[in-house]
Amino acid sequence: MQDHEKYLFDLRGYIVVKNVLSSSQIADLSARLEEERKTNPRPILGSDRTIFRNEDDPAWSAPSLLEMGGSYLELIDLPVIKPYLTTLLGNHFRLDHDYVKVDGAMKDRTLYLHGGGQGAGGPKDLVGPTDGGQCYYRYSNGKFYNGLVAVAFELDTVKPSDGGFACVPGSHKSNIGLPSEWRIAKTQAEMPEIVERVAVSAGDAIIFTEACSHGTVPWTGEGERRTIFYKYCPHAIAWSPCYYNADNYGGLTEAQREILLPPSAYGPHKATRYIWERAQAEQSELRELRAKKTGPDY
Ligand SMILES: O=C(O)CCC(=O)C(=O)O
Repeated sequence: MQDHEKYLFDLRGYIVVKNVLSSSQIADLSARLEEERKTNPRPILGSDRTIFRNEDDPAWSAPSLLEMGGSYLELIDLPVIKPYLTTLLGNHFRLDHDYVKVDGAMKDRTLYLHGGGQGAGGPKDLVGPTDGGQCYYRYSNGKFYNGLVAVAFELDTVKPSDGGFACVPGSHKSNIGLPSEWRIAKTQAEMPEIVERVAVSAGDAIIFTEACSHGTVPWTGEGERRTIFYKYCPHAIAWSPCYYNADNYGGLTEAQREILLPPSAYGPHKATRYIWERAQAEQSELRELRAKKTGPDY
């Protein structure tokens, strides 16, 4: 991460990194997504990992974009993005959740600014119904500290008037929560002036701290905006109650498996790995038993 990017991230709470996806990666991500959309037309795919697909799914099996394979697996630790994550989160960060959102497929979408300010969160904020504070941002002793960092990979070019990502730059450092009258706007015309729209080209990534008040501008563009969100946090933190099970996705590298580990202050320590490998083994045993089990009890 270059010095001017560190400056801008600290100042505004987000940066745009140009051309992080190659044209073949954009094509692969799009093709896999469009294939999925043929049978699953929801405007949000993947999940924040708080829901199961089926009620009897085993734990750690919430829907994820990683199931689409190919470039979706590469995005876990894309070489051009990884240095930003280590700078903003430390060496041991984890992928917490992922989803893709299609603006244009969602009708009458309202801008709902969420996050923002030291101590944001709480039951009335989208960022999680606990006591708040999980959206922290701090810079001290030459280091960044972030509770959650989002990487938004853009598959389509978005002009500012179309819609797309917007935020209140600098709000990640505010000591006062966003005034409630600025939180919601049903149309672009209703949006308060302090909200900045961020234009992108296909292949760019917006990296933002969830501590910055942000949201989606009501869409007026002609086509669609398909954005893939991968959200990372320091190893000791979890936002989602459902962790990844790396065994569910084929062909991962060791480094990627580490990024999918469940949370603990130990990070990818051998004790953590041992406990987790046991949990994974127990889960596959459970699956086998369930597969064998027949009859009225099941
Ligand atoms: O549409 C966007 O880029 C904003 C997404 C958002 O609000 C979020 O990821 O929490």
